[in-house]
Amino acid sequence: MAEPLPVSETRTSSCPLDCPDACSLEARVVDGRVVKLDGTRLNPVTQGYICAKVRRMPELLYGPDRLLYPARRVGPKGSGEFARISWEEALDLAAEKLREARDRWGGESVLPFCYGGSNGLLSQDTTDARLFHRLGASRLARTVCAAPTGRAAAGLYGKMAGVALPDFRHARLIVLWGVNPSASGIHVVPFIQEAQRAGARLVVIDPRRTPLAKKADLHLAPRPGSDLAIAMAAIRWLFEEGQADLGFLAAHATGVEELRRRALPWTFERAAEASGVPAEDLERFVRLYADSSPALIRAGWGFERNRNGGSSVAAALALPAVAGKFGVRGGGYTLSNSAVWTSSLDRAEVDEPAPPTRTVNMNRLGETLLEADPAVRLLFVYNCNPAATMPNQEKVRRGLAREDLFTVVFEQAWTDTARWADLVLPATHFLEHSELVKGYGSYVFYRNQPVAPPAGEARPNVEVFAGLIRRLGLSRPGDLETEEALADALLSRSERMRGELERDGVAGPDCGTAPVQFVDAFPMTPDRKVHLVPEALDREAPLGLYGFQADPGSERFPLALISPSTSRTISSTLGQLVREPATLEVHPRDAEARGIAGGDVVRVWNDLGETRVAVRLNPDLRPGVVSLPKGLWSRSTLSGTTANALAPDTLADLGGGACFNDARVEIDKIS
Ligand SMILES: Nc1nc2c(c(=O)[nH]1)N[C@H]1C(S)=C(S)[C@@H](COP(=O)(O)OP(=O)(O)OC[C@H]3O[C@@H](n4cnc5c(=O)[nH]c(N)nc54)[C@H](O)[C@@H]3O)O[C@H]1N2
Ligand SMILES: Nc1nc2c(c(=O)[nH]1)N[C@H]1C(S)=C(S)[C@@H](COP(=O)(O)OP(=O)(O)OC[C@H]3O[C@@H](n4cnc5c(=O)[nH]c(N)nc54)[C@H](O)[C@@H]3O)O[C@H]1N2
Ligand SMILES: [Mo]
Repeated sequence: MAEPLPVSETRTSSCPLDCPDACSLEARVVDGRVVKLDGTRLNPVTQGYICAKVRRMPELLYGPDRLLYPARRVGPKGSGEFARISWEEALDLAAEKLREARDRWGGESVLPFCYGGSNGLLSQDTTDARLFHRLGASRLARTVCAAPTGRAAAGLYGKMAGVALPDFRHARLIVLWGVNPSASGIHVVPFIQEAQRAGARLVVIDPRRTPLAKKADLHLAPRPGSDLAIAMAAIRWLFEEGQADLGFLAAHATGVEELRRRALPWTFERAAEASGVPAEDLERFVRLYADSSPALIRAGWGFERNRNGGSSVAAALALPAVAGKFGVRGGGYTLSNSAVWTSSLDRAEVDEPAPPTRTVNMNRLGETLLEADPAVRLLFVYNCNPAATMPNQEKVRRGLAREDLFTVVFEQAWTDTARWADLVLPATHFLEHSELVKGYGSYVFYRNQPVAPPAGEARPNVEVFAGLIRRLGLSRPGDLETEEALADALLSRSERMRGELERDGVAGPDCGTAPVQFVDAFPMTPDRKVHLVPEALDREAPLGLYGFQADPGSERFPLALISPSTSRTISSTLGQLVREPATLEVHPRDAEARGIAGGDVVRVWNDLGETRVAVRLNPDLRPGVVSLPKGLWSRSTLSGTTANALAPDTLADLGGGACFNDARVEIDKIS
């Protein structure tokens, strides 16, 4: 008899991973398994193609690292020895441990730990938040990314909607500041190229000569953490040379005189000394900026990850106001647009007030696990891989190794963190559950349905946390417990968005999908003005807003280690598919000074830890800067440690942000 023909279908979805583009997707599903993933044109930014890494999703879904069943630790902590158990046993155990922690040591002894593994609206801050709130757990400040940028954008503009990515084609000058879209959000690249073909100039500010820096009219390569100097020198020049748009500022801004005063000491010479960028290039940059319209600044996240990060981003964002670059299509700035959805999405039926328990800064996970009082007794990790992604990795690992800590890891994969767990719970992948997905670069919003059944016994976050609430007797009447009910509640107040989703399969924000700043989108500050020196930010920053903190390098550790995103992973997601060992990129001059050649294995070290990797010589780096990819798993290096073993858990000037790029190191040849 002939074999039955395989059932083959095409289903639509969208990508909720932490990337600005939020691609619209099409999945080919054969006999209940995703065999192929590609882009569609539903999102005008996607334009029918997706990145090479997400194309590899089927390998992630059904590969050897997929977590398929609940399991309990049977070997020593961190040994990775586990025994399969049933969901019933797993949920009973998790509930018992949560109850025990709350009753014996108080709710704050429970620490939920999550970040942006999925940017979907259902897998975070729904039933999970309800569980931890009702337990009176410690709260988590989600600061590992975008916290300084978010504080700066909120302080100056109340998070105004930014220039849409397709509108980049209208700009006459594009400034890419601390962002590498060729890796971290590829769909804007064709719009930048289109603008260049039409005569636009391109400026890239980045310590590395990135692919787009090679195509730029001007590349400024600052020492990591010194962008504040560049922006302040530009602001000073605009005011001093009569190029500031005083009319715009009088009508739309506060703090103008104070900003001008703070910029005054920043001559090109002083800024050149602080940033390592020649004074002539600084002047060329600001003249180009002043003379071009529409002029657009695309601010990324690369320049927030240091001690001056918040002030640097704030100063860069002040530029379009000072120079009067708003009000035209393709002029202004683009940052994260995640806040544009809050006006139309109603969270009232999903949220409930958090209890006034202590807040833990996630960048201090190691210290918290080792030193907090009351001690953390139960760590519940989901949507996050802290053993790989948080700073001060050695400290994080020492914390995870504590015998008196019970760690639950709810994951899709056997990550570095899952190996430290006492209990692992298998999570569904976004192609296996329902989700609400919002773009933070492109202006799109989707409602995903699962395209394939879960691999193994994986379950969605919403269901697992709802189940734990019930087991702990914490349910309340009216609790929404399913993805569908939560999605309906979130969309309940926006008839427009519901209608667009039904009709088009995609919805836009209230400001429209191509807002012109100061025409269609205004600051969401109470007075709708730009606040150039907001008081709250000024109080928060250790040296006041726009105060410059010196480079943390020393004679012992002179090299700045940066760890930017690469096209291979999204943070550490997909890290299991990186098969070749990682390499440390070193400028030939720095290598030569240390007797190091390409291919040599080195020890990269400082007082926090060390990593062992081979060297790749790269003349595109600024001398004095070395680079190791973000998001590596321990298996990618010879020492089992990554860039985060060298990254300090010091905090940025605003938002309690991470300072990955303040890592200062030395390198020695081993072999
Ligand atoms: N492929 C891929 N895409 C991603 C991600 C990923 O890991 N992989 N991550 C996603 C996430 S979570 C985020 S937050 C974004 C991040 O994406 P981006 O905003 O592009 O940020 P990074 O990759 O951290 O750094 C961007 C650039 O900043 C430079 N840089 C480092 N320090 C400094 C500095 O002090 N000043 C200046 N001017 N530049 C500096 C780096 O050399 C790098 O080229 O991308 C998202 N998209
Ligand atoms: N050295 C260095 N380190 C960095 C950075 C850097 O620049 N340098 N950048 C930082 C940045 S920008 C960020 S955003 C952070 C991100 O760091 P993390 O928040 O740790 O994000 P990911 O590494 O992507 O890990 C997310 C995990 O969530 C899981 N996951 C995804 N969806 C679900 C789900 O629906 N349910 C459950 N239960 N699990 C799910 C995935 O399998 C994945 O293992 O990393 C930071 N780390
Ligand atoms: Mo991030």
